[in-house]
Amino acid sequence: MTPLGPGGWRKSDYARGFARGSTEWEISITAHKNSSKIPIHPLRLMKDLREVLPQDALIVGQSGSTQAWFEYGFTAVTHNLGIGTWHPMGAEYCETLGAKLAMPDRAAVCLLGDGSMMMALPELATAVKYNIPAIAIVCHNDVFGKMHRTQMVNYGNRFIGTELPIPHLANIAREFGAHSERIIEPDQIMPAVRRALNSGNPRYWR
Ligand SMILES: Cc1ncc(C[n+]2csc(CCOP(=O)(O)OP(=O)(O)O)c2C)c(N)n1
Ligand SMILES: [Mg+2]
Repeated sequence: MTPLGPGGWRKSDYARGFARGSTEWEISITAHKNSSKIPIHPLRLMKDLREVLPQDALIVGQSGSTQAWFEYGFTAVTHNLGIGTWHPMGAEYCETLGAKLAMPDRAAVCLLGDGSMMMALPELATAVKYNIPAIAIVCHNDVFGKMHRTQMVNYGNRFIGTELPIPHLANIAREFGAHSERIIEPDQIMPAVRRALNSGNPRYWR
């Protein structure tokens, strides 16, 4: 084998193939990032969030397909919280409240699925009672998306335990006393996030 020398790995076939694949991937997702379709494409959500959130926002992720889209489509510029695939559902929103208390000068944003939020609903009372202005962005798809897809691909659409009767979460948040907005159209994303960032109130929306 010929030594590649310092930094020489960049010229290796592997590195070149990786760079090519990365460029092709970026091109393939561009249309989704600019999509104006309803329901909102997760990559459009990630693009708009990148634009509207402060660079140093603390973003807490989850373990489902929402997290996967975040990892594909959100360009991180600072350290984000969350451990990805093995994250215990229901912990994300609680972690976000803790992050906001620890670093009150930074925006704390929880990006999670509806199944995960259902496991943490009582903590909306905590946020309201102690006035913790963390933001939760809930992707409402009425399924445990990650497992639902596995059942679709590997078990021929034989779904067991992945279809969820999720209620109107924004209304529920309002009942707790939190401000909330239901986002249906992509163009609603950025104005709603700006309002949430400026409100100083615990926010919660789908
Ligand atoms: C307490 C707990 N139970 C089960 C899992 C396994 N699990 C990981 S993601 C997921 C589904 C997540 O659904 P949702 O929050 O709606 O996100 P989506 O995949 O739809 O984006 C499940 C059941 C887990 N991580 N934690
Ligand atoms: Mg879901």
